[in-house]
Amino acid sequence: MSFPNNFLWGGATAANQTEGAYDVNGRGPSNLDYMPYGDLRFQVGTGNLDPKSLPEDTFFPSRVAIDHYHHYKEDIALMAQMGFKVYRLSLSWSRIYPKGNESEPNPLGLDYYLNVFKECRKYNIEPLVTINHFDIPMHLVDEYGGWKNRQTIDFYLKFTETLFNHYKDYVKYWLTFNEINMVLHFPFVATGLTFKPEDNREQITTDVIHHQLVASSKATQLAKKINPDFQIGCMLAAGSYYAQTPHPEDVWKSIQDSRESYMFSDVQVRGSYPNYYLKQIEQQHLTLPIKDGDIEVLRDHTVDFISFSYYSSRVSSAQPDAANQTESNIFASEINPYLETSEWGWQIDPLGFQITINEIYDRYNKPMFVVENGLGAVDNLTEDGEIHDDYRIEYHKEHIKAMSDAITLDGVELIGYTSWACIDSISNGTGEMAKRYGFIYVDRDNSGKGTFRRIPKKSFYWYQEVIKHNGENL
Ligand code: BGP
Repeated sequence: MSFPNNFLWGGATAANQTEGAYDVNGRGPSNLDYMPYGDLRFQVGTGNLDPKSLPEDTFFPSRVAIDHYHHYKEDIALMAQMGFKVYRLSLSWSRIYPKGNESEPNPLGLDYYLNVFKECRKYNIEPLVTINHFDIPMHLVDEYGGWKNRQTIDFYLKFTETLFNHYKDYVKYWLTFNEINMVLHFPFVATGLTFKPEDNREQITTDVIHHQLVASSKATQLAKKINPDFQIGCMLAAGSYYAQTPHPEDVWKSIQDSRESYMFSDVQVRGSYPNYYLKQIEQQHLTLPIKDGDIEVLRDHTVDFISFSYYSSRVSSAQPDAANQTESNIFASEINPYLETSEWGWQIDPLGFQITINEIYDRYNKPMFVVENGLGAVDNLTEDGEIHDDYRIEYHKEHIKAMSDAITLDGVELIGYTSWACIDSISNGTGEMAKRYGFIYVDRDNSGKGTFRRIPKKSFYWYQEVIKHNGENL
């Protein structure tokens, strides 16, 4: 027996990648409604492009997505059919506070998620809520500068307080921010951060990071006040770094690259900025925007568990070679010649998953929740209406085996596993529909055509069996 009896098997989604209905029932615009589809995506927020100058149809994928907003009952029924114990979803901030700074929430937004949670509970599915999965009301970005501005901590806390009070009988597990370290790699998407050409980007990024870390700790404090049984987690885009060679400089670079991500969880789990980060800030002539009480808040309100996404390991080199590089989940890596890659060049490394799980557990000794792991691929619908996604089955099988080994051979504590994304949705990195992760196919293509029909893939029935046997039948 490897997986505990109460292991939370399930799947994950995010509001802006699934819901659509971007202007329905009072929802306000968010940063992600201004993410264009295609190559322009990486230009937004850099100071070179004002997304509002682009034509409306550039934004259709995430504004319409898979219309989960109107299909949530059908989608949750399918998740229940797979045997899900948990459904990880995020709540659109601008659905509840359309501008972000209102004194009262939008009741229609609140009702929507209440209905979603009731639907989950109907099937005994535990909701796992990402409070903030990359989105921020556009009004807060335009009028306040978003997370650059310390005031955004208060807007976020008002939003979280509303959620904690309103949903306390339905939700126990909360994640304060999705992939909090993504701000370093994809700033506009991850936080709504925009730069002007003359900006000191490093200082602004340092401010944003501090504001989010303080917001996360304050939300944890608030959560425990409202319901001491709430379980609060941090969420990291994880993946171990290997040194490209045994050259000490490569090894040192791999440690430095790891620290770039672990800095965030070091604060959220251990309660203070690590020395290596403080020294780095000093050497770069940056300042941490610490205000009275921040140190205590970070120290006193650490998280209960650690959640993370894992898609790939990464390779570090002291002499990076652009011609020998690839990208996985926006993180650059040297190419690892021992690994296969996905159609998007993401390196596939199940043993790296076991390594990553161990690395995190060795570092923190806390319960862990794998909240994203999956394979983005082009799926073909056959004439008889089926999707034979054996490659996806293979990917999940090997990664679930790695988790099983980490539990049985290494003794790590894992609470659950939510595959990304359990239903096809819009890719975060590319804005495409064609990059599919789901066990459930959605009839919708890159040009916005399709019926939104849901079709279980072969992997749907495979995952159903995995859950039924609690991962013992791999
Ligand atoms: C993570 C995000 C998800 C999801 C996933 C897959 O960074 O938390 O929102 O999108 O990556 O990435 P992509 O959609 O780029 O394939």
